[in-house]
Amino acid sequence: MVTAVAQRLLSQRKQVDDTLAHFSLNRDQLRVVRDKMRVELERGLRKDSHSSASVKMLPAFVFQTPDGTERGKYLALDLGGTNFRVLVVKIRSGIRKSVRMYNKIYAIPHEIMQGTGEELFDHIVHCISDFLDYMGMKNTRLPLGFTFSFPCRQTGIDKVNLVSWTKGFKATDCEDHDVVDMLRDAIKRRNEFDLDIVAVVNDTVGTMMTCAYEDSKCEIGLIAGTGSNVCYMEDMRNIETVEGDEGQMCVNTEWGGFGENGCIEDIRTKFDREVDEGSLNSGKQRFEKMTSGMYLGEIVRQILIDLTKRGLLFRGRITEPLKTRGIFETKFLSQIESDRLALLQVRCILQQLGLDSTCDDSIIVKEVCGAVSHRAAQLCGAGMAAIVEKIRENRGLEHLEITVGVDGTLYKLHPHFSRVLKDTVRDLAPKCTVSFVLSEDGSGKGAALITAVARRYCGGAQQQYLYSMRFSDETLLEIMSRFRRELEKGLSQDTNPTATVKMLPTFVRSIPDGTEKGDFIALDLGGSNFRILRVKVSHEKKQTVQMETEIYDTPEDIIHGSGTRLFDHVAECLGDFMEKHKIKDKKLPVGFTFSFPCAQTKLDEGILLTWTKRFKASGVEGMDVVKLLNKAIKKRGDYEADIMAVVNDTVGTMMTCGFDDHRCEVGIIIGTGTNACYMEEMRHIELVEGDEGRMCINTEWGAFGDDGMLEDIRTDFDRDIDRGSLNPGKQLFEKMVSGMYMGELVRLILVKMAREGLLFEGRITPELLTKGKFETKHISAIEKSKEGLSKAKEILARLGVEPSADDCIAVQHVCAIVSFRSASLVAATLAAILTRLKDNKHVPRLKTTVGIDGSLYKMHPQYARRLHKTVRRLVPECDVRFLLSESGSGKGAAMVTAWAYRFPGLGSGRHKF
Ligand code: 0WK
Ligand code: 0WK
Ligand code: BGC
Ligand code: BGC
Repeated sequence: MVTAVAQRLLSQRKQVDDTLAHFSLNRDQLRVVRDKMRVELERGLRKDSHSSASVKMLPAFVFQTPDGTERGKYLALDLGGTNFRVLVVKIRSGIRKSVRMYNKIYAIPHEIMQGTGEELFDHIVHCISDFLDYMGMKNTRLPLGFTFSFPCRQTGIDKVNLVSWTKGFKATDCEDHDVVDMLRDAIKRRNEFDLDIVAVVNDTVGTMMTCAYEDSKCEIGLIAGTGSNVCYMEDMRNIETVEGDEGQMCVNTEWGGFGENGCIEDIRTKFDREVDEGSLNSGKQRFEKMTSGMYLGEIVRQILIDLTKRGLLFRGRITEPLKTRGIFETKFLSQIESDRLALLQVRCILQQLGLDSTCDDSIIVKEVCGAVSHRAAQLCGAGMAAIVEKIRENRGLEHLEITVGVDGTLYKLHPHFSRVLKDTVRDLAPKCTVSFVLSEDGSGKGAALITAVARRYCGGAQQQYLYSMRFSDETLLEIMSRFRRELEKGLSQDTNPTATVKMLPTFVRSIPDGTEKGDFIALDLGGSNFRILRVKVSHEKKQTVQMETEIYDTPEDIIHGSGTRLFDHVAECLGDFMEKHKIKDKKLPVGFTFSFPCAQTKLDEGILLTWTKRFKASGVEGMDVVKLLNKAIKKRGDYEADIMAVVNDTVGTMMTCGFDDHRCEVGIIIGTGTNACYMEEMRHIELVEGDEGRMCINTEWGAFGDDGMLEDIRTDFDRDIDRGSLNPGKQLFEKMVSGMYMGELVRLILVKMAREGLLFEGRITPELLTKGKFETKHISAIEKSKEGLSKAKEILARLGVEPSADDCIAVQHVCAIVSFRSASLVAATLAAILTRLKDNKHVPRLKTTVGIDGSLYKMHPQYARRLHKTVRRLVPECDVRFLLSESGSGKGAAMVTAWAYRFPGLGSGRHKF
């Protein structure tokens, strides 16, 4: 016979169980959480969904975990956890590899946390001042690494905007402000010492770096403390919010925000909602409020209140302490749940909280604590399973082995949290072996390691000049629209004279149509090699092209001498070629690829507007190069040649590729120089009579910006390059992107970094100071992924500097930034041409082929991929095929000549000057 008391106890038991049942998540529910987290991770990475994603996936601008070469002395701040620490960190590398730290903990009073931003940063600076005094280091200007454990949008390692406060912080006028500026201003206000603020990192990132210093498999940082968050090393190609797709970058997930879009409402309880409503940032950080130390105690308190109200606890008496927000700290959970604690001790803790409890009460309280912390650990486990699974898939691995660096009082002090978390990860990510390493030294050490790397690459101010060479898509789209406007200015009769992009008509009216045939000579002058080719186009079964090529020198004294000498040289080489190929008796039609800006009124005339690249022969600018060559040939009198066409190398390249792909209507060169041509509608070419059909326009985009249009993106290095060039003030775009200048750009940057002691221990050798000593081909060699660094060592040794390992890494970094900028800029101008073609055709999507040639594009290991990728990102409405010209522009020149040969008159038109 069940007594009434037993009846009542049983129903009480059931009511408590029913309440706590909301906290026990079964495997399917946890799998759903894992998968939802995964979806939010992806949404946070993708450009189109980033802004509405609840997991913000914030780029941390940390590109690698420590490699043991870090060294130096650094100051570090660690703000945002339970304690505010100021540290000095000494890092040794090599055989004496070690990290020694001294730190002092300072309190951040509540009123400071929730006062004004100025007060908060003044307080931080006050603590730093105290620490420097204590360490006797007031007059040192140490580089500083700042662990700032709040969601921040970064655009550089020291460009950091606070998105929103979390945890107990709510200082005014800080959100959407630059953290470095706020600290710098406070240091200025105090005017007692100075610091070089080099890096700002999230505590998850600092923790990952601290643990990775010991365990190179560590690529994830987890904080399970006052707050909750994770970071990990993501592949750049997946981070669409940052430009570039090589290598990796650490991403601060800010998973605390998971569920802000309502995606986990199904597992949130009314207690979670009460805690959220009572928090400083309601509606925000929903996942954090179910998993982190700041809130677990509060959830327990809410449950205890609910159970007490229903008479299931503390004899139904709601005491003041129980009504006090924050009174049930999470540390009590850890204590109450520790197996070693007898019920009596649980009652003591409740006593301290002013809660008189019975044995049954303390049993229920223990169960409530257990339910809340168990769920928190499981949820973190499900989130972590999503992260490690993503990394495994990123790498296409069957099985992933990885380490997570962990810190945080909840993980450290709670008796069961870490075990439940690990079990959940093992269960939900069976294809991953995940080890958890507790961070012994906090994230301060990690911050110092990151500062060492940042300082090595480009400390503080210096990073600015390298940083300004990286362009966001917004900037590239801006450059694209500027170039588009220049295109239109060049095409219109009124504005052409002042346009920088000259849009030169070429009188080439169509790409090859497969009917071309004949025996031609092609000259190819202006690239890195002067080629003479014999091109036979025949039509047995199908159209075939046979080519014989000779390469001839263009010595400096010739290309810098008189025009007469230059064309005599060309004529001499042609004579030699005809000799060698026994065609001296033939008067073959000649197609002349002359890779310089020429005004044409017909195919067989090219008025040189200005020399570019290495050429500077006198008496040629303003002259018709066909006449000059004919004169030189005549002067020789030992052979005849019929120069039928002069074409630009971009046109030759388009025609060469058009021979194989009839969709090819754009030709670009990314070589010694750079340029592009494309098929424009005659009705838009106001400089030439006629509206029917199309004509190829040589844009001469190398001159883009000659009117100051690009001053906002040009750097002092670009200005140095231009000042030292053969044609200052001209071809400014070309000087930012083409192979003739890229090596020199890198050299100038290396000299500046060495001068600032950031490279080669400040040593500057005569070779390093010698113009042209660092060539563009060196960049291509150094950026090769596998042997790049050893190549760097070799090349730098030839410049007389004994580079350290990290010098080589830094030099490779500089090469990547310079070559990447080039690919990005060319992508922007090419994208403008593609949208022009699309608009000309009034089609929703453009399908086209771009013929491409040039040693930079061909030789550089990453250039082509970067260019293709950036173009597709800038103009997603265009399907672009990039076709490399295997046989050079000579073949294309022959195609044009074949056409000119067949339709002599058509190669000209009345040019409306
Ligand atoms: C120690 C780290 C610090 C981090 C803290 C988190 O040095 O950067 O913020 O752990 O744990 P909490 O103190 O919030 O429990
Ligand atoms: C090969 C072409 C030639 C063009 C050259 C450009 O046949 O017409 O001028 O590419 O590339 P560069 O040799 O300047 O790297
Ligand atoms: C912050 C994170 C931080 C975490 C752990 C969260 O409230 O948003 O940036 O990593 O707490 O401290
Ligand atoms: C010239 C162009 C040429 C390009 C690529 C530039 O310097 O101005 O005419 O197409 O180099 O060779």
